[in-house]
Amino acid sequence: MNYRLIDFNIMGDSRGKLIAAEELSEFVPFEIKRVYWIFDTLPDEERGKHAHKELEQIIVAMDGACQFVLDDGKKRETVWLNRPDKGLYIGKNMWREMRHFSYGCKLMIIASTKYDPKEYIRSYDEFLKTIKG
Ligand code: T46
Repeated sequence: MNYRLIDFNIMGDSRGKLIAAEELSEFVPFEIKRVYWIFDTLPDEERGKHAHKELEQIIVAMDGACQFVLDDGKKRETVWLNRPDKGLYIGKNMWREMRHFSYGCKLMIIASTKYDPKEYIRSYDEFLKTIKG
């Protein structure tokens, strides 16, 4: 499975906590080309349901929680994101679905490429064909 959970290094003192993520580091294994964020989410809405041919990403729940379903065509696993000091790295060719958003969940996503809709695989059957072939 081409994903892993990252424990970010927390710098904290009596004023609060701070996390820094630099490109090509232990925590971000790619050059950062884009950052986007998702907010105003709703519990009954699902997102994702696609894979990426090239894109690598790190997703952080800055506030609230949601569940990721991750699928490499052979296995399907679920991961909860619910802390700003945890990142979910998802590599290439991984089907992902996002669900069970808490009200007002805020996700920040660090991405290895600019947005390219042609790079998405939006059909699960096509995803299975791509990874087999
Ligand atoms: C992913 C998960 C975690 C843009 O114009 N630029 C962008 O950089 C992105 C990410 C999206 N968009 C547009 C395309 C759609 O019209 O924003 C709209 C919503 O995007 P989408 O339906 O792809 O959102 P999610 O939450 O299903 O998926 C997004 C990312 O697209 C995807 O790469 O892994 O978040």
